[in-house]
Amino acid sequence: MAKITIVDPVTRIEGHLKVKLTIDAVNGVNRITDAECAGTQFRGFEAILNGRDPRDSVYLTQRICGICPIAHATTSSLALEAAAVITPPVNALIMRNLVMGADFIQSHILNFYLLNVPDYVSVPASAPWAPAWNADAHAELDSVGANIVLGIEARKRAHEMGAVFSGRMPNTQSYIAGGFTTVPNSGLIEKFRESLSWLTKFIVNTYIPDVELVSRAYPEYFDIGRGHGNLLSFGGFAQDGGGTTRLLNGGVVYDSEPSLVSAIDIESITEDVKYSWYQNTPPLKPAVGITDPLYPKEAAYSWLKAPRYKNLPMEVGALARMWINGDYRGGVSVMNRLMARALETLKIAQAMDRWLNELIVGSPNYNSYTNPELAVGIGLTEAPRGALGHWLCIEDSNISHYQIISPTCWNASPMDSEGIKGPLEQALIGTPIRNPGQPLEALRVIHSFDPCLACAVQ
Ligand code: NFE
Repeated sequence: MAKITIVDPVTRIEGHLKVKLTIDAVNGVNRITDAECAGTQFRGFEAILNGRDPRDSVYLTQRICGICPIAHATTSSLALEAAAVITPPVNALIMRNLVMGADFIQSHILNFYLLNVPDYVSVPASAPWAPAWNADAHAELDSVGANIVLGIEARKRAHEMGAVFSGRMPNTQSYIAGGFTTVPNSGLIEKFRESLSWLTKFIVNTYIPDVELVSRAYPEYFDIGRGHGNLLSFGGFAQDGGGTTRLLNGGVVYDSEPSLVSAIDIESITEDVKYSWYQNTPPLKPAVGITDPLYPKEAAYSWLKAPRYKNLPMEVGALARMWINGDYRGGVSVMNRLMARALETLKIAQAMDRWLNELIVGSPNYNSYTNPELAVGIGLTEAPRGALGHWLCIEDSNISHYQIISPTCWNASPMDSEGIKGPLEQALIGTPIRNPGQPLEALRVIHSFDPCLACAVQ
């Protein structure tokens, strides 16, 4: 007899997520047979931006989220620069990459030590750990649990490192259409390098080995939480003004041919709202997207829209990036997501060391930006959780249209008009559950995606 379990709110994520799980016996094993993911809070940022000076978007969109404000600042700056047809000097791009890199490092470390590790290790029987669901914790992972405190220290150092150039983390004034406001000098560069060196040692000596320990203790999670297997990345960390050279290349991989990476066609992105609390429209491209709330609405169950690429759901994030760039192709599952994220953290830290050497003290870091009277611009990059896009229209020198598709909107999207589930919903289906009243295994699947519902609803 099928049992429905609702987890609301899902904790150890960012933002507000509810999951409804149908659990039933399949060949004598309790498994999730259906899953619905619901974003339970409406934000309204796209509406707030309408009518404002376009330059405000760099600062207002950072307030969408305290974990990835740098990604929103970058994407918004890129959209403004595309609209004004300018590019920033290379020095500014490097400084943006260094601050974004710091944000990736803090976010990935946060995801593993604070959001995922408590799903696998014994935690103290006291607040804030208790009360907790009863985990099948493995004693050999006690050292990983003990490293949670070191993970907090590492995350703090990553934030401090970013603030060397950005002034503060999170939420910075240093990003500006046309460039970057901080002027680098040798003192700041060395201060940044000192933290980067400490963090690189932490990633190599602690973070990656800890992920390997967890993956060896729970090998079954290389087969759990697969999803659709379609992967998408816009690419990120531009190393030249035109964005043709990037540390992370973009692309699309279809489950049907996982070794083939296709170029992205941005015009093939649409958002479906059949099961979302918005006025019904056909699937719309974000350049003409509409965010018109309608609650309640028959059959709808989420504030997230359902982004699709060529009508298909796409998983985004570190695993998609590492797969598309040929750096990690171990599979698509819970453990593969954790592994790819840790290995990507090292890849980015090593690139940051090179970028520090490429900063030229005294070289310009701003090219003049003026609001165009009438223009459109698209900003596309990678946030820690995956592909992030801002679509902007300017009329009479003010914002007339702003649409955002964030990584978690792709991953935690609801079903679309074709009845196809979002990637996280699909990944939950099939997961074995020992105790339907405490579906800890479902939490492991959810946490492997690192969802941020604050970013996912605009
Ligand atoms: Ni709120 Fe974000 C990242 C963005 S996720 S954390 O990473 O954009 O949807």
